[in-house]
Amino acid sequence: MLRKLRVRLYLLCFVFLLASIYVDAFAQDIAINQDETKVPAYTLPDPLQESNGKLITTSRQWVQHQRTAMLKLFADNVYGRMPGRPKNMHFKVKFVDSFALGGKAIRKEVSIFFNSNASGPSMDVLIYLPKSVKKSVPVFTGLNFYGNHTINADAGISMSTRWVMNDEQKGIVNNLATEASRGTDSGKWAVEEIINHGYGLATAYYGDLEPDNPEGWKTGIRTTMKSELLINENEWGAIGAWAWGLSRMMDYLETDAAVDGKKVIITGHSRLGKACLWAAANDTRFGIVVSNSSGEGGAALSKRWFGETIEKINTSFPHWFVPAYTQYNKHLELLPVDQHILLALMAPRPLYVASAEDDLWADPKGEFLSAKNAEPVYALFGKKGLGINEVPAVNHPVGETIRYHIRTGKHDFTLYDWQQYLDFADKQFGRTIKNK
Ligand code: GTR
Repeated sequence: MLRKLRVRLYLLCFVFLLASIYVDAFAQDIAINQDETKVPAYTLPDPLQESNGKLITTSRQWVQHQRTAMLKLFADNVYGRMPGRPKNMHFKVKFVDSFALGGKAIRKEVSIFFNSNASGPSMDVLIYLPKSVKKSVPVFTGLNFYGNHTINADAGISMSTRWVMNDEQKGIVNNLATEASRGTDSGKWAVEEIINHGYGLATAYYGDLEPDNPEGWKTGIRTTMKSELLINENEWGAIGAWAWGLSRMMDYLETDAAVDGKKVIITGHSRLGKACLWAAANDTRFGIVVSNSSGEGGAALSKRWFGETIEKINTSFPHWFVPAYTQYNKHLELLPVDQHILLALMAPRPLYVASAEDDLWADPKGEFLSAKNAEPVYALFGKKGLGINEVPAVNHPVGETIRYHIRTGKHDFTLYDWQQYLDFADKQFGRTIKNK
């Protein structure tokens, strides 16, 4: 009798097990909300609260230990560990054109070799510098989505030969760029505006670091640099790898006499905005931080149920974050941080967060609230934040050291956005004379 009961119990357990595997594998139905009235209540962790419950009250306490503790929470739970600069990294200037953009700019291409091997893992940086400015200039830096040659129609830019995400409209087929793709992303890169404003631009293709697909790590730096950087591939994710590359660009920019290394503004759009924020959180050499519609896993709050969710992003892009991040797919309440703390890690550096009105997927309000909730950390340094409590009217930037705008239109990086960032940088760097 007892034996029969035990067998039945085993059978029942087995059926349950099968059922749960089935549910896990096939239940891709991830609930998404884009209705403001349906956002449930949520509690944000306090960036000023230490693990022992005490509240920190000074910038010194923040710098001396709280910042490190918060950074570690993001490394452990979200983006992974950030390795340092490889010992044998070296640079090679491949090309200089002193008559770019009709003679207004100098265009350079610099290869960053991550080890001593000149045919080893590397990234190619495209740099534009204004010729009108004789001293070293502030520079915007950020990664691009489809290769350096897509950011401007300039026929001299080397075309990427790496794996690129297919996009027939952009002339990218079989994961390879073609001549037809030249300049196809120029709408997102206001090169002329930047140059006219007396700033430089340094960009690189994110696929040089890791191709953006679930298998990408096999050919990206998470594999090729594994032994040199002493880190296993699953100790960080693709966003970590892209962010690491941004720091290597900074390593180069610091050595370039034409660049003011104290005035490097890091930026990025969408997934590359996420990488930009993670890079700047780790690397305080970036003087100003600009997040353009970085959304979930970027500037937007995760615990606020609106737009993309942790579960959705981990399902669509399983290679972006560390495996530990998936434990919060259905348990947001357990996540010990939220993205306002990531933004607070920029303090006291000037920070610009931008959203677009129609980009509900990135949760504009969640981006605003995240910037808002970073204010207490900026306040420790005597720095003013947004100055208002509600999302401002469209196309009305607000704030001082933390600034925010919501632009009309869709998920994009537009001329309007660039103009705001240039004005913000002018103000923060105290640049009054525009070099036009
Ligand atoms: C979306 C993704 C977003 C954002 C965007 C992009 O598919 O859900 O998190 O990163 O891609 O990078 O354009």
